[in-house]
Amino acid sequence: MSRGLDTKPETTNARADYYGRIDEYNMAPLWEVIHKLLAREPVTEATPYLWNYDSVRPSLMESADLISTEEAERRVLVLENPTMRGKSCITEALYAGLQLIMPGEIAATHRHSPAALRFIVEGSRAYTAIDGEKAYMEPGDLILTPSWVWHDHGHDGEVPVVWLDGLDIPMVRFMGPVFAEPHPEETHAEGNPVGANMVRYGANMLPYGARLRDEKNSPVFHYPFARSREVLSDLAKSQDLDPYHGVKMEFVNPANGGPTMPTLGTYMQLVPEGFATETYRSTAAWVYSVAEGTGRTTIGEETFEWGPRDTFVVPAWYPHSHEADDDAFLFSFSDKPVHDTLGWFREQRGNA
Ligand code: GTQ
Repeated sequence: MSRGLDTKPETTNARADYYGRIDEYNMAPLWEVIHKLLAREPVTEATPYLWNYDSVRPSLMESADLISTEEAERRVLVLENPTMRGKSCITEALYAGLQLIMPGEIAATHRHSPAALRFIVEGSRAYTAIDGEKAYMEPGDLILTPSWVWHDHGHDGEVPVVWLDGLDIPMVRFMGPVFAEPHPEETHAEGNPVGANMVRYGANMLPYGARLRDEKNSPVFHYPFARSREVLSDLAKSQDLDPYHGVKMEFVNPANGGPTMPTLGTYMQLVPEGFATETYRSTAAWVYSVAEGTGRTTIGEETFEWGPRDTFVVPAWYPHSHEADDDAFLFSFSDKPVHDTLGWFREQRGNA
């Protein structure tokens, strides 16, 4: 079938002349671009890519000698998609960065309309405080900072702490409503005790009669790896593996079973030792961080070897499959919730 959408009309001299004349009025012919605007399948500017942690770690550590958290606001190296350099994004809709905080440092309290998640890559005993409630970090933990909540980071431990930041900045910028503000105090006054969010909302119970502050975002903001790891390990023993994902679980908002935040879905996946998944693709893009294990992921035509702490990106609609050498725990985040909410989500299992 090569009717309509696939074929661009010939640019005759008369047409070219006409395009020149309407150009003055800031108008252009749809028929020259409609085949691109309405391509048959998703087209992305982004390229599959992997950041090898051992390769980038020295540069990340060097940043601590060059700039303080105070001066930087947030000491982050943005992971820029190689074919989208200068746009501070890892895909059209997603932002990712590696943030470093050294023992004793703080990163001042602020809030912004873009939502953020942190996936802990290395180190121990740094924290994110949400409205003054601290969540202490261990590798593999997930911490959320939903839209417009006050948050600051600090470090009560002994070794550098690095986490992967995932934000929806590109999509919020695209739609327009970016707001940000510093808190009047560098450090937010102490809030609820450590762990309160998990105790109140994360044990399959909700406080009787209480109204949640916010229904769009999970009231739980700390998802420790100790728990997600155990869940996935148990499931891998007790259930058949999904041929396309191994065992893949979504972190949820316990108040409604929905995604952790309306723009960012968060997932933990176990690809057991020796297992290879079948090819899968979706309209959503995926940013992966390897919590444990080694293996490889083929994305489109390319195969990326990974190990603990590596980050890689699967852009929209790229076929991909994973293979693990030992039990691999893969964290990922995605813009899937937006596709779901707006009715755009599609996926394809296998090469059908
Ligand atoms: O930690 O609040 O990577 O505000 C980018 C913007 C992290 C943060 C980023 C931010 C933060």
